[in-house]
Amino acid sequence: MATVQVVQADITTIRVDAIVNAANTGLVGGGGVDGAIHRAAGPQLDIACRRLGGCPTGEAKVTPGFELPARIIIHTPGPIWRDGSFEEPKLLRACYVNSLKRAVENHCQTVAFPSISTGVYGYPLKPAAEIALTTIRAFDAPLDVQMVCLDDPTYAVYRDVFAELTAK
Ligand code: AR6
Repeated sequence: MATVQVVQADITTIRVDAIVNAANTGLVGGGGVDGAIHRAAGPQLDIACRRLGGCPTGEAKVTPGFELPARIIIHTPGPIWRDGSFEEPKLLRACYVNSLKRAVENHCQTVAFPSISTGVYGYPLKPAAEIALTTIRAFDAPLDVQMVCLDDPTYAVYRDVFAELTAK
């Protein structure tokens, strides 16, 4: 099984085999963690992303990490939250599962995720944290995963959910 820990940091500084990007379906870069990753990886990332020709919501595609400490970047567009009845939970779970599959295929042992969909895409934090942490913990591969939270409210919710899950 994969192990997971919750940390508070800027994901662009983490030295792991793979970091995950909360991307958009065009893979054209944007704000939030996507913008931070593009700035830190350098302009070659934009060229590599454009060659991939987009990515459907819930799926995941890989580029090199370029100037990042991470070897590869796994790009996954999360669902845009509407009211929860548009398959948002299923699609968010698919982001984590497909990203972890790409990590295994690319011989990664260490992976760092941001909190997918809970920024601009508006997914409520607590249910998103429950999906993130339960999906990673149930994934059957020898991966060490970090959930990397930037802001205080996100970190607090992930820590609480992690404590609830590990107390069970
Ligand atoms: N390190 C770790 N987490 C971060 C960082 C960072 N450097 N910067 C932001 N976050 P968001 P989404 C957190 O909006 O909701 C983009 O424009 C942030 O605090 O980045 O999936 C894409 O191109 C929040 O907790 O992603 C898409 O169009 C989390 O990352 C769209 O936003 C996710 O927030 C995707 O929206």
